[in-house]
This record gives sequence, C-alpha cells and structure tokens, in this order.
Amino acid sequence: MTYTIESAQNIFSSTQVPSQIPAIIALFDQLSVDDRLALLWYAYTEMGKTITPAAPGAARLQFAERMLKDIQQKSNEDQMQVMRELARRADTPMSRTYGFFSVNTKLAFWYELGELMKQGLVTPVPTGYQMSPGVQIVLDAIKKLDAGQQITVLRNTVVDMGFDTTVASSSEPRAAEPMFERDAPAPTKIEIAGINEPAVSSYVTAMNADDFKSAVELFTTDGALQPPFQKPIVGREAIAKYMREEAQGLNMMPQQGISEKAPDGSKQVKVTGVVQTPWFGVNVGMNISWRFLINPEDKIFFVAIDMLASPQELLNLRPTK
Ligand code: ECH
Repeated sequence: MTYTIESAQNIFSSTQVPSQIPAIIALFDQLSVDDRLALLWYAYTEMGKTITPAAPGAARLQFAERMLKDIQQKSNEDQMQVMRELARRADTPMSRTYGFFSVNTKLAFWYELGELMKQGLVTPVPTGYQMSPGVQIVLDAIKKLDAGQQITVLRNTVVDMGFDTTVASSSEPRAAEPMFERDAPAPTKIEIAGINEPAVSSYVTAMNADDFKSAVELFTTDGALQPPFQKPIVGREAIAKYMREEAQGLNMMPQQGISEKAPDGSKQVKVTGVVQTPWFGVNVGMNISWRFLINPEDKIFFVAIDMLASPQELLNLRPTK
C-alpha cells in the first residue's frame, strides 16, 4: 500500500466529532478590533476565577521585555493603539516584532500585559467602550466550552495576532525558545488499554521526557506531525524544531486506543487521552486523540493530534470499517 500525507490525514475520520473551536474563532474574527480585545479581556478574567496560567518567569520574557517596557511608557490611548495593531495584524514595527515571537513568547507577552492591566498600569478597554451584541454571543459560546478548549481558543487568538511573518522576508530570525522547566516529573509508566505498539509507547515516553531527538527518530524521514487545527509539519528536522518550540514540558497521559492492521503490515492506531500544558499544569486536562499511521517497519509515517469535542469522545473508539 502506498500512502500519502493526504490519505493519512483521513484515517479514522469517520470516528471524529467536529470541534466547536474553529467556528468560535471564525465568529471572533468577525468582531471589530476593539470588541476582540475586550472579549479576550472578559474571557480571561472570567476564566481567572477558576484557572490562571503559571507566571512565565524571566527567561521566557527576555524577547518580549523591550516591547513591554515601551508599552508601559506610552499613554493609555497609545497603549490601546499598539494592542489594536497587534489584533488587526498590522504591518508596524511592534506588530512585526510580535509576529516573530514564538508561540510561548506571544503567550508570555500577553500574560504580562494582563498582569499590568490587573494593576491598572495598562488599559484593558478604550475609554467609553461600548460592547457590541456580538461580543456577548462569542463570550457565551466560550463559557460553554471545557477548560481545555477555552485555553485553546485563547492560545489560538494570541498566535494569530501580529504581522503575519510567514509572508515577510526571513532576514529577522525567529526568536529561539527558552525552556519550560518541569516542576514535577512527567508520568513515566505508559499503559494504553487496547494498544501494544512500541512506536506509540516510545513516542509518548520520549515526549514526556522532552527527548525530541528520540521522538523524531521514531518517524520515517518523510514523516509528518499534524498539530490541532494546523497543517502537517513534514520531515524530521521541521518536526524537531516545532517540538522544541511548542512541546516542552507537556504531560501526555494516553488512556486507551484501537489498532487496525492493513494487509501490507502497516497499522492505523487511534489513541485517546489527556494532555497537560506547563502553562496550567495539573489544573487543566485537555482531552485529545492521536491518530497514527505506522509503516510495516514500525516507523511513524503520520500522527495527527486532535482536540476532542467532549470527554465522552475519549471512549469513541469505533473501528473504521
Ligand atoms: C488579555 C487582554 C487582551 C488580549 C489578550 C489577553 C491575554 C491573554 C492570555 C492568554 C493566555 C493563554 C494561555 C494558553 C495556553 C494554552 C495551551 C494549550 C496547549 C495545548 C497543547 C497541546 C499539545 C499537543 C501536542 C501533542 C503531541 O503529541 C505533539 C506535540 C503537540 C487578557 C491581556 C490576548 C494571557 C497561556 C492549549 C494540545 C499531544 C502538537 C504540541
């Protein structure tokens, strides 16, 4: 059997329940810039009643520090202006700088601004701001999501802000990613009910140890990893770079799975379980699935990571035919 990344993207697709997250982000994108910023402030303060992210620490802020200082020195109106430029992805020096930040630096930047807002040093909403009805609709939709999905919505909106540097010339190098330090060891004993696949258990063990070198060696050289709501990242080098930037400090707790063998010896494996991000630690468990396509030589050709629509979906492990 020959498989392509395109065909691999569709494995177990009949067992997938569409996530509400893209629809909510689409509604969010239709709001005005001021409404978008206000909505994020309301959603974040509302969420803060039950969960708050871990303070990012000085190392993580080194790339954002200059910009945060500049913003603090501005008038309230000018502070709002910078935030509006970020939210509408404008081509301005600050919005470009932000665009080159890694995902975690973007999150750390907003975390810090959020703290300054709580202290009254940066203004969260423009003076005289009137909320449009659309804000309430999106806010209500976000409130209905579980915590794992709520932080995904926040994360995705933060990632989308700033000038889109993928279209910019790459003369400015993307900021290197400072490490997330684990404060507690990740789970080491990996037992997945219904699954006995060395490639899968080795993958989870390596990821939980932040051993990305070993993790990528489990992939074929043309293998791909597809993060939630993203296109596949192809090739070991690109996957390793992505993992160093975005997978540090994750706790992966796969619970159960289903494996189907094809006549050529390749296997399709779907595993469901819970992942914790170092931003929220044990306080937020994200229900996810991994869909693996493993070749006859036990190498990972493709893995897609999907956010599940509900905890019930963890047990949704029907065979594909
Ligand atoms: C304020 C108002 C103005 C506007 C803004 C504000 C601040 C917002 C802030 C938001 C902070 C949000 C945070 C969100 C963190 C989310 C983290 C998530 C992580 C998910 C990771 C997953 C990993 C999956 C993977 C697996 C693999 O096997 C391979 C790798 C990988 C309020 C100021 C904006 C401060 C901190 C959702 C699912 C399992 C694909 C990585």
